[in-house]
Amino acid sequence: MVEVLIALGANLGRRRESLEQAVAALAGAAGFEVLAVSPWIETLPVGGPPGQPPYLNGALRGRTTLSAAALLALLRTIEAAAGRDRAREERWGPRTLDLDLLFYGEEEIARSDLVVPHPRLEDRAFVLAPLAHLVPDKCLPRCRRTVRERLAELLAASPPAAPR
Ligand code: A4P
Ligand code: MG
Repeated sequence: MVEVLIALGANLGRRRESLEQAVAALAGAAGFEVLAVSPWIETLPVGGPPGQPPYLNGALRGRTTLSAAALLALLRTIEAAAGRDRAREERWGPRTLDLDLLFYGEEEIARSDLVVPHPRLEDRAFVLAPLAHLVPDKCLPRCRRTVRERLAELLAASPPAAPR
């Protein structure tokens, strides 16, 4: 069994339903057990085209017997079931569901289709804020700081504007 952390995000359609269906799909998948889910947090879109609706973001802690590649394929299947069509979207554009593998145990993976720990994890308050509900004291890559410490740094540098 490998412990994993997954980031969830949605800013199109019924956001909360998409996120909850993703949790249910993971909970029902063979070889995957959901251990904890963060609260859903409303966040302003970062990057991508202007005028996107706000996101609902969250994080999930689980454990799995799936390989990282098989887990990535499962995440893609769950995204597609939520109506996500990658062929028609632009980078960081709006999406019904985005599932990113943040950590796969302590493994470091650098393949063309899978980089773990997720490379932009440390710069994204929308990832770290929900993660801080689950694993505040987890070391970020190279262990220079914890999730909680890095989130505090990001928020001090640019406090979040109210999403609405
Ligand atoms: N890929 C590589 N590594 C991974 C991984 N660890 N987990 C590959 C998941 N996928 C991984 O993914 C693009 C490619 O990355 C895939 O083909 C996969 O094989 P994607 O989901 O199509 O692209 P993305 O999510 O737009 O890109 P990425 O790189 O995950 O970007 P971010 O940094 O996650 O940005 N603002 C708010 N407030 N909330 C958000 O959730 N999300 C993004 C996406 C931008 N702004 C946002 C939010
Ligand atoms: Mg993604």
